[in-house]
Amino acid sequence: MKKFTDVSDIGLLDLAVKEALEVKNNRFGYKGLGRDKTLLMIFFNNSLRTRLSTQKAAMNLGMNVIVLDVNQGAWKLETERGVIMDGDKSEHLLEAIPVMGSFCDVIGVRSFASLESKEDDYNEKVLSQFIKYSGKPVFSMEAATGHPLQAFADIITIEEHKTKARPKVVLTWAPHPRALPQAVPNSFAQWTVAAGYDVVVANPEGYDLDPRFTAGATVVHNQDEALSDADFVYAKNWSAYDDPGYGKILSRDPSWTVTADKMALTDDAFFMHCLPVRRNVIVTDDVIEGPRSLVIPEAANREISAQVVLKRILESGMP
Ligand code: AN0
Ligand code: CP
Repeated sequence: MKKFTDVSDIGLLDLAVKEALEVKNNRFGYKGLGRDKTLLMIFFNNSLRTRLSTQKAAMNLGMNVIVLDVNQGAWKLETERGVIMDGDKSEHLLEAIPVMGSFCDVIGVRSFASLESKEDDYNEKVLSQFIKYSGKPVFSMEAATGHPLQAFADIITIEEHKTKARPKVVLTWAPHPRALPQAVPNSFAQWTVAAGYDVVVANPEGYDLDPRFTAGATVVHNQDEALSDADFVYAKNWSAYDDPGYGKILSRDPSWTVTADKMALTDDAFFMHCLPVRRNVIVTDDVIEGPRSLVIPEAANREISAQVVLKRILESGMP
């Protein structure tokens, strides 16, 4: 595997899940693979889980790890070519990326959507430059349009808990005070369809996701209807995708918060969220603390999804 940014990079999902479960039972069985190899993790945005789980996965494989928070101590980076750099940005991405590449063997990048230019975001303007100019295998630690390490961990978690061959999986929008990217729901919809589940996406009017990511899922605008007979409920906020509202908050409707009453409409569904989550905005305390909540094992599986991805990159040999 030379890059990991999309579901298509992982190949057959059932094989990837099998490998994940094997790795989970034998985390330290591949310690020789990463010997004298260095992972560089570049964060343009905050993180708790991705930072810890990916670093842990790399250590399980015997790798060295360097973490750079671009906004804390590095030079401010210009991303536009052709700009006269007489403002506050001291360095251009076009130099910074190959320099970063020279100090490592694998690069992980976290770079959220700007939510200002849909074209730049959906062309993955930052991530694609890392792929083009670093000379090293690059993987997404959540970029503008996707969060594949999260979706892979979500699939592993569903596979561990499902009791039907084809569970009904509902991705529901929920309110949030700040505008958030579409990356997590895009990847979740795409990966769960690829896994062969019965996928329903529920969101208010105006919040439909890019149909390239929801292809194969049923999109509805009535949350109660979607929740009926659900086996898994995955809550997430996202900002609008459709123009003219791209990146905007169109609704804060509290009737979309996932409550115990909402969960009672399901077939005793499990509750999932990628975290971080705002309690009593996205989901109530009783649901997230309840016996059907998977948020903690789901987060723990981030170590496993990251380890499979790094393992495959290391196994494929590097430039
Ligand atoms: C981010 C998002 O919604 O994409 C990261 C989630 C993993 N969430 C926040 O910024 C709160
Ligand atoms: N789920 C997730 O990616 O969390 P962090 O933003 O804390 O890394």
